[in-house]
Amino acid sequence: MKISAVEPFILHLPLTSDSISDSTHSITHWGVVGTKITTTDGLVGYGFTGTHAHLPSDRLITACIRDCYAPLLMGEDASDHQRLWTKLARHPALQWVGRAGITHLALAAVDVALWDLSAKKAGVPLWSLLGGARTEKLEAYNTDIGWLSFSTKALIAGSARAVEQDGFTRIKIKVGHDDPNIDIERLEAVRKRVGGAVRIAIDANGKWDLPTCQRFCARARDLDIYWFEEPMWYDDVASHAALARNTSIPVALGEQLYTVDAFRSFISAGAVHYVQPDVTRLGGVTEYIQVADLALANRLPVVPHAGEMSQVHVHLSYWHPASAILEYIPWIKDHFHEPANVESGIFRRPQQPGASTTPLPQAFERYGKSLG
Ligand code: 0YR
Ligand code: MG
Repeated sequence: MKISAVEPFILHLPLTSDSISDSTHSITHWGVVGTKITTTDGLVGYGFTGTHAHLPSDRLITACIRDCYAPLLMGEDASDHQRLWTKLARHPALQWVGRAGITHLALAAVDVALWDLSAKKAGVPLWSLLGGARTEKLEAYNTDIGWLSFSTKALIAGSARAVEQDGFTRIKIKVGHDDPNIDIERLEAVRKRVGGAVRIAIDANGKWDLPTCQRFCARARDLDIYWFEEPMWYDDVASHAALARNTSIPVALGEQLYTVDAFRSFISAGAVHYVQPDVTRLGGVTEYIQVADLALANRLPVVPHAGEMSQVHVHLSYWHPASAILEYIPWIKDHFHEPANVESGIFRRPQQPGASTTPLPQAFERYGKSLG
């Protein structure tokens, strides 16, 4: 299975709502930025990272793939994931400028494409290639009802619809107003509407500082918050450790962490309870497995962040024993051969060979962008 072509691509796929915001980002499209990799035996693999569809920075990722990684990959055996991962991630000139950010997002796309190829070659879905399913039912939680840009009225209506019509028992709600009392009021209204049995997680996307979080958590004590995600600045181990010690609400984080080393720092400091790796920001499936194993060894649940809208994480979560539940956002499902799909709050287990990363031809025609 020798690599004969590496062809990066950029797709800007429109969201299912016009635009959404969390505490730190406002977006109208999801960027699917990655690469097609072809082998001499005629197989085609796809892998991608997830972005906010900002073309100049998306082009830095595809330039890294095209100009730095492709020459290192041509002619290589695509099934040697670990060796190729090391070849790209530890290349002396590239690790000098990388190890996180652009080069790591590009690495994620390449690594996922290689795993997609291996599963396609074996003729099985990725979860099967990795060792088979750990569960018959992977539970989903719905993030798409809880954006910070939604009015309280829309937030309540969406939460009720998710629970009563769509069968979700778990939802996630964005917080992070300048005045945290507004978030408390919104959460109280949702809790009142959906009842005590629904699991409500919250996500501040790194907005607040430690005193704000401590005051907020004290006020939220009776709301039975399932986890508090990214309460503070992404890299701040000490403040998350302090918050984890001082509140009964579990801390979740990881969507902005690039390496197994970063996860080790948070885990060993007792700064995280729900571990949230993302194959699109870690160096793909290869490094995700290291993080999930680390979480397992520390008896912590893994709840991936859906940077690829759960196309790949559904495989990993059906397989890896540390997995718990999985995030669901339906933004890109119209554009793939086998999109992540949820029925009555349960992810359908993928059936097609590969990692479910193959876009439909019309996605390239309609939403493809020039690499510049
Ligand atoms: C919107 N999920 C997240 C979206 C989402 C972000 O910027 O990307 O809210 O990735 O935090 O848990
Ligand atoms: Mg988040």
